[in-house]
Parts: sequence; structure tokens; C-alpha cells
Amino acid sequence: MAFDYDDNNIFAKILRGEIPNNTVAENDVALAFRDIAPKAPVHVLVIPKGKYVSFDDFSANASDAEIAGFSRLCAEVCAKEGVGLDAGNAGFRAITNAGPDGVQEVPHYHLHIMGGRMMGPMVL
Ligand code: IU
Repeated sequence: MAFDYDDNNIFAKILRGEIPNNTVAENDVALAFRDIAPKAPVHVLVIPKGKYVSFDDFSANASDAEIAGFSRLCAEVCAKEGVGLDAGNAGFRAITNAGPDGVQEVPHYHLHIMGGRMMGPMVL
């Protein structure tokens, strides 16, 4: 199978309640919590509760309800954190790293939502 999920990854442990997290928002299918090493004033990770390794795994294999719920939670985070464009805020950056070339550290799909400062150009 292309996407082998490791039940011992740190975000799986957070989802099982074995490790604490600083929760920002949650629904039936996803959890949003503060990154432990924030790279911006707002740095929230949104993760599905299901066992998906990466963005492409989630996009290919999650149910429509999971995908919709995940997206709605992202919108809730943007609103709560004061970066959502609908409220006239300056915006944010949403990125995901996948696999070795993407320099993905934790093998459970997560979307980084970062803002609160001008993020700068997409340079590496
Ligand atoms: P990446 O996209 O897999 O490269 O990023 C993993 C992120 O998870 C990174 O920003 C870490 O600071 C963050 N993180 C965390 O929030 N809590 C943890 O216990 C660990 C990593 I390990």
C-alpha cells in the first residue's frame, strides 16, 4: 500500500489523548492546535482525525464528509485567529509538506495555517 500509516507518530498520540495539545478548534473529523514551535504569531496545525499520512493520501482516500469537515474547521481557525479575509484581516498562509522532498516531519497529514505577520515570498 502506498500510504503506510504509523500509529506511533506524535499526532496519533495527540489524537488518542496520550500527549497534551493546545487546541484551537475541533469538530467530528478534525482537530486544530497550536504548533509547538510557532514560526509566526499565528501558527496552527489542522489535522484529520482519520489515519492519513499526507495531503495526497487524505485527498484520495478520505470521505466527502471528512474533507468538508476538515475545510470547515480551517475556516473556523482563520476566523478565530483573526486572519480570515472575510473579516477584513490581512490574510494568512496555508501549506502542507508531504514526504521526503516536502520535508514532512510528522507522518500524519497536517495543514499549517500561519499568519499575524507578512509571510514573505515562497522561497526555500
Ligand atoms: P512538517 O510539516 O511535518 O514538517 O511539520 C511538523 C510540525 O509539527 C512542525 O512545525 C513542528 O513544530 C510541529 N510539531 C508540534 O506542533 N508538536 C510536536 O510535538 C512535534 C512537532 I514532534
